[in-house]
Amino acid sequence: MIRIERATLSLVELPLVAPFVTSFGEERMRTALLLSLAADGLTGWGECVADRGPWYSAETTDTARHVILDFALPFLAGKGISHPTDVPRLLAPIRGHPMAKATVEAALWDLHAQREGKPLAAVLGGTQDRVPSGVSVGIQPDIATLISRVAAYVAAGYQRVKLKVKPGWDLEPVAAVREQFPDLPLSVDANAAYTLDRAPHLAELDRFGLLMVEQPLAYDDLVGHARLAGTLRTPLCLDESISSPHRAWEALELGACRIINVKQGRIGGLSAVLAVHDLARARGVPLWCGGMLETGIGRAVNVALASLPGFTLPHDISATDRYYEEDIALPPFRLEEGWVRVPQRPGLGVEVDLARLHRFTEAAWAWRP
Ligand code: OSB
Ligand code: MG
Repeated sequence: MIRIERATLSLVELPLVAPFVTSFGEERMRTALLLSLAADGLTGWGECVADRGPWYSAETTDTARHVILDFALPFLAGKGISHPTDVPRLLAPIRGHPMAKATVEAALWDLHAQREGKPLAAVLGGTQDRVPSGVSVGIQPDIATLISRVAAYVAAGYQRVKLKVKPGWDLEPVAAVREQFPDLPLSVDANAAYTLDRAPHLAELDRFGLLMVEQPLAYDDLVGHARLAGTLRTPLCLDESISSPHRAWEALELGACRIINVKQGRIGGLSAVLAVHDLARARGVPLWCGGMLETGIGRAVNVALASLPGFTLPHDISATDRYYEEDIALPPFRLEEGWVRVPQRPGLGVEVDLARLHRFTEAAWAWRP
């Protein structure tokens, strides 16, 4: 049984090494809500992937704080939690808010793994001791800058490059990168910037031999993605659309995607990841772990889930130095010939540097049952 004795939420702002530009906006700082749960002399950590504004998802750091403090923690406090996989059932009365729920569940998995004396990857059922690392390259001011960015990442050893695209920044930059790097495993991510009437334009991407096109259409448009899939040779991958295991099932039933980008925050927690993993494996659907520019806390969770056997494609799990000069969790994740090693210490396998945490904290909230 896990009994939560105390919780602290910290809102941190970490400067990124370079601005990250997508079809929905530019980020210079990563805002993250970090949850620590105290139980039985141990501390478990969870990172909420919601951003300040409702651009990538409807949730924000403020809605997540509200749901965590006013609903999720009070719901769990009254009940004995025998295993973190109980959490989805205990939090089922709360509709939506997958990122808020996932934050609490992640901290409970960390506590659970520490109590078992095992790394998070092991308690999840991970089988890989290192995971293939890819890099997501934001929209650049011009093509020359893009090429030099990609060249640096390729030289560092990243196994796959994903280019952010949007209308007006798509065929030209992709053609330029493909010309310079004919054999590079390459994909694109539109973050929902297109509409189905652009299907003929999107089909032009077929000539670049991309691994996948990620989330071309609106987050709530599974039928549109299924129609688009019929007009492209390149496999579609969904990110924003897959907000729960049930939605993953619907997408696969409809033929809306052939690949799934798994983010534990977006689909509501690590138990939901395990459910999607089972579903995808049964159908032979490849998975990879997406990223939300996480700090070392969220990155440790991502590396652990990416070690599951159904995760077979390179992930948006890059080295810490691709995001931050100073991360709040140590040691940093490093790129070793294109791979990131799965931590072997109990729990998340990273240590939160409390001095740094305080230095980057804008606000904090304490909670007791
Ligand atoms: O769509 O995958 C995305 C970052 C923030 C929000 C959405 C996305 C991303 C990325 C970055 O692509 C992935 C990473 O953390 O390296
Ligand atoms: Mg994406």
